[in-house]
Amino acid sequence: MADLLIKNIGVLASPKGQAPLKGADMSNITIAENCVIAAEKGIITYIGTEKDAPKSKEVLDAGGRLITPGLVDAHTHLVFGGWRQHEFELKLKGAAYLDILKAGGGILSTVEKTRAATEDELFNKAKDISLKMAKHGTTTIEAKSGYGLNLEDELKQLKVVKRLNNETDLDFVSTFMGAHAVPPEYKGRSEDYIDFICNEVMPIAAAEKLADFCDIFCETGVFDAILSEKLLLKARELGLKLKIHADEINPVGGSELAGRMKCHSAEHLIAATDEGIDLCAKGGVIAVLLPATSFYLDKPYARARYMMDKGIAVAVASDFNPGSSPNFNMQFPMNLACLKYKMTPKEALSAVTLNAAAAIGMADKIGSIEIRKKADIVIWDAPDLDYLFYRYGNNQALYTIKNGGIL
Ligand code: IZC
Ligand code: ZN
Repeated sequence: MADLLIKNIGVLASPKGQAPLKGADMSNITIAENCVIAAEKGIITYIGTEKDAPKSKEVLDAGGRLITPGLVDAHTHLVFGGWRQHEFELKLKGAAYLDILKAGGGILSTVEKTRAATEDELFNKAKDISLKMAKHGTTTIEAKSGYGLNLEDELKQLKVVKRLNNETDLDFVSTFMGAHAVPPEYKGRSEDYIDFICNEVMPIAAAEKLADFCDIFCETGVFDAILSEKLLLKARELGLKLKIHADEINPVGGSELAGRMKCHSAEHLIAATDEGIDLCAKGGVIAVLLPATSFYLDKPYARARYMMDKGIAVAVASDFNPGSSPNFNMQFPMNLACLKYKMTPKEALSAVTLNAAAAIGMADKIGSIEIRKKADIVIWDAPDLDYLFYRYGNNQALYTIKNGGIL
């Protein structure tokens, strides 16, 4: 007896497998028509015709609509205090993202607010936001620390992510990003700060199993490629998987480093060089691209098609954060992936499902609608995949199903 049967599915669109789809393979999307899906104990147990389907306690009628795997948001800075609306006019008048940071604002203004917030306050805010993300089709969320920048407040953020994972229906993957900016206490001493993170913060985060990944902001005026390598080597030694914010604004060697170190993923890559992209391809690095950030910072768009031609597996995520991407609705970066990266709807679907799951080390459990994977499914108010990606600006998620339960 199944727990949930979704019947009257017009179109099921999903990638397949447990490995990221590279380049041209990203368009390998299975399209099935007029099928039903059954789930038991949160896992998909049946995909097929209605007449052969198991009996189920609950039946949901998809009304002939499109279903896809639940969206995987593989890059967010979800846990933070305050917002940054007070910097909006500055930005509109032309202040650059890195100049605002240099003047003590940007990330550092969020650090102040995050340090001042209690764990419960951060938890309640992030929980509220993540439930709204779910209403927009997101079922799994990667969340980074990086607004504490000291031992206590970095651990506070990571504990919030752990609690979100334990206390909500959604899945969360935690990334330690103590090297997100140089805090005021270490102003002008980025090397000392990296030593502090390597010796006094990251070992505790790793020992307490508060993070799966480590990430660093490799950027002009933040951390250079040499310090990034030092930190990532230490992270690897501590058993963390490696991510890197690489070439978001300037090409400072981040993508080259990601490729050489065979990082699990490289994020942004807006300004990545041909050589950096080649090295990422050789190193099997997943590119996590964040088009909503290009939009919001009014920057160029990453060369997704070029990366795909080089055989890279590309994922697309929201980059939800209070500064450069204050939007958690994945449908917006999905539209941009088509309109700006020129991905087809099939490629873009792979980018926000299976490839995004692979980018956070979860492709064996989520990212596709297949027997034995989690029943993480979105029923869209759309008749087919093209329609989902061609419409924009309104929430098209009708039902979000996580572990076989309707959220
Ligand atoms: O709070 O500005 N790029 N980190 C690197 C961010 C954007 C988040 C922020
Ligand atoms: Zn980021």
